[in-house]
Amino acid sequence: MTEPQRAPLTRVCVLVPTYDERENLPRIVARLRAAVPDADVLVLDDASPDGTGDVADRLAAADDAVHVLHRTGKQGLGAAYLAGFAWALERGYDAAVEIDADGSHQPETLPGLLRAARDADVVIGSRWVPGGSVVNWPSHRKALSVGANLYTRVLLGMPVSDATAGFRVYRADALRRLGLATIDSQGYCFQVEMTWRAVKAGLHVVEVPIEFVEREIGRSKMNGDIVAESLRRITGWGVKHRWSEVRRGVADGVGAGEGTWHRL
Ligand SMILES: Nc1nc2c(ncn2[C@@H]2O[C@H](COP(=O)(O)OP(=O)(O)OP(=O)(O)O)[C@@H](O)[C@H]2O)c(=O)[nH]1
Ligand SMILES: [Mg+2]
Repeated sequence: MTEPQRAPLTRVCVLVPTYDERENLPRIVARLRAAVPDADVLVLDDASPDGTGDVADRLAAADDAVHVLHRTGKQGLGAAYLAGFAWALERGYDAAVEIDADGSHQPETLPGLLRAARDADVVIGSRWVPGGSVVNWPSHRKALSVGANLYTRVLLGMPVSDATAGFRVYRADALRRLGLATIDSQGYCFQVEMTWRAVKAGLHVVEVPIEFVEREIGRSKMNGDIVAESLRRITGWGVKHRWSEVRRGVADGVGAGEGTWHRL
């Protein structure tokens, strides 16, 4: 199938969510400005107790391409990104990028993701496709990520290897088709919900292999609640999806689910 011609990405906004990333933020912003000098950066800070918001203000004062959205308190990664998407869409950016502040996602590989976005609606920097990797992750984190992705694939049947990944490019017109107003997932689950919606909307989702590096500074915000939320929601979506497949199969009198997804 020939893909429709996509508009060039000239205005790109890189969204950097932060919670207690005082030391990491200047490093990631400097690396982003060097790797993608034409892109703007928007820091999404949830009133970090360690003063990350002040660091962000100083970076913004020194560089017109850096902006800050101060939020009132810790409301989760998903809520921060939704605010960032709204900010970028209101200002007419062609694409929004998601990247962690902790150095796990390497800005130097962003040009490659943006190149892939010339022919895609959504690009995922993926650890679990050939060529992708993780560096310095303890085995329990690897197992959690592989397990979560396997569970997601089996239940939702979508052809994405790293649905929990947080290094992504979304074209603005793709974001407008995802019904962002009704997304309320918080942690990793937010990434799965965005992927699920993109696939259901028939968007062209492409995975590009990346090397993911465990953070060296600061503390992970991953916790049991985030895992529990994912398990609960993904199971709910999966049951609903599988049930609708069964009903459609019965109605059509054929094998359920064929040709449902837009292949990567
Ligand atoms: N604004 C905002 N940012 C957050 C919140 N929770 C996490 N972040 C940021 O989101 C990014 C990813 O969070 P991490 O704590 O690194 O979690 P993770 O990458 O899922 O887990 P690790 O792999 O263990 O590091 C980092 O830049 C965090 O500072 C939040 O509630 N609000
Ligand atoms: Mg991290």
